[in-house]
Amino acid sequence: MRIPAILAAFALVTLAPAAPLLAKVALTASTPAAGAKAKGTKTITLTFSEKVNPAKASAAIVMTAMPGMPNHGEMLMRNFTTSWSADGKTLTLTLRSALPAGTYDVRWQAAGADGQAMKGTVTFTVS
Ligand SMILES: [Cu+2]
Repeated sequence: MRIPAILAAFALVTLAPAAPLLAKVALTASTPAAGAKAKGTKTITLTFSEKVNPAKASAAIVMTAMPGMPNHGEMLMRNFTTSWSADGKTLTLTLRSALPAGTYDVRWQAAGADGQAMKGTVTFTVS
């Protein structure tokens, strides 16, 4: 009976909700959404769970696959500008021309009020 008691105590500790002040910034939404099959994408948005420090945030658009190119490497897309929403939670990437057909990773980094840098990737396909 000793081990189950220890496991139960451990479970209680790990299930305790994180204190709100220690919450790490997270991506809550994006357009296109992760896994989406998009068309004519000219704008990408990333929405975070809290106001992000723009000086510590970045996003890269990487083309990882293209129809008819089996050995496509990673191709960094550079033809976009960035802007932040008034509430500081949404980053908009505006492309000068629509993304060509292919598969894309949007790789982001951001830090919120706790200063801890978080990162993630949104993958979608453009036809
Ligand atoms: Cu390409």
